[in-house]
Amino acid sequence: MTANSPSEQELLEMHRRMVLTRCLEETLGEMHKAGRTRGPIHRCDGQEAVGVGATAALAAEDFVTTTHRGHAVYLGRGLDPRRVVAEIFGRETGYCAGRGGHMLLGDVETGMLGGNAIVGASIPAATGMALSMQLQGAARVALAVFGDGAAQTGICHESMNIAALWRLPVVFLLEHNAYGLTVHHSAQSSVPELSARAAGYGMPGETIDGNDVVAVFQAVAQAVQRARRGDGPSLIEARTYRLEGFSTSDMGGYQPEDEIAKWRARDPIMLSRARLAEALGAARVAACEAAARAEMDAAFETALADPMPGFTPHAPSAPYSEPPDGGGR
Ligand SMILES: Cc1ncc(C[n+]2csc(CCOP(=O)(O)OP(=O)(O)O)c2C)c(N)n1
Ligand SMILES: [Mg+2]
Repeated sequence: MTANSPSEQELLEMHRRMVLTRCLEETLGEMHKAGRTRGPIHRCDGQEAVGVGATAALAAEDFVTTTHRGHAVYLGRGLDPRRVVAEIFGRETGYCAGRGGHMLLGDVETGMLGGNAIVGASIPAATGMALSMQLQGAARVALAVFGDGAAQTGICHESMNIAALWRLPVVFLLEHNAYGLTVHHSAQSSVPELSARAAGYGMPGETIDGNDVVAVFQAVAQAVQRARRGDGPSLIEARTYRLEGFSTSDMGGYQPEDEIAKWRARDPIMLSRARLAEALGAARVAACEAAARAEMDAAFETALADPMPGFTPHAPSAPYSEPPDGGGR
């Protein structure tokens, strides 16, 4: 036990949220095959421990930004599954009234500052919020979740540099799933361990097992405490794997079968289930999973029956005419 060990109740709740996420992803996959989704959906099967473990380590008043693959962060942060599904399917009852969709879901109430379709943009968004909190003297932390591809962008460097220089209360959580689109990380990065870069900014950095929800929780909890104390940012590289390809539009073929099999054998939900079954008994864990699955099924049923956003046509704008003075030009 360390100071940051989650309680049994917290462990069970993290497990529940991982199962909720997996159920969301699997149902979305089935609906895509049935032609019932629109646009690509970026599933996070196999990565649930990162988003769920990290958000569990935040306080209610903290903030989080995420990527185009943010479902585990949304559900980990405790967002209502029905409103998440409604947003994905463009319903009026969704978190952004159906205008954001699965990549751009945000919710001010819970400090969910949004997913982001621009690779790397979740990093400065959280850094900016951390600056805002520092200027206001508030002990509130911002967590930036971003991918290994995003770690190669210029804005990542700029954000980390200024965050370390100004000791901003931000936690950089690099969700390393081995690929950026179809490109293996070895073809993207000059160093195999991205946490090594932290030293160059003068902040602590570590690489952890991103499939172990407890390891993620503990690492993020420690970094959050550091940020809240005013000691500045940290970089956590959580190693995980994308089991279902880049998106529902992915043609596949570039992830070696033995690599997929190796990671499937370390499925984060399987690992968490085994740990919990030992502590609480298999029956209690199975009941928790069944309840989570039923909750997500009900979320789909209700959300899909929800209305699409209403369309209010704007009044036609007046035809453009030059101002009498030529507009000062
Ligand atoms: C600025 C920008 N460049 C390129 C893209 C196209 N794109 C979308 S996702 C992606 C790869 C992202 O890889 P990574 O950060 O590792 O996230 P992952 O998909 O693995 O979760 C790219 C290049 C984009 N959306 N935004
Ligand atoms: Mg990646």
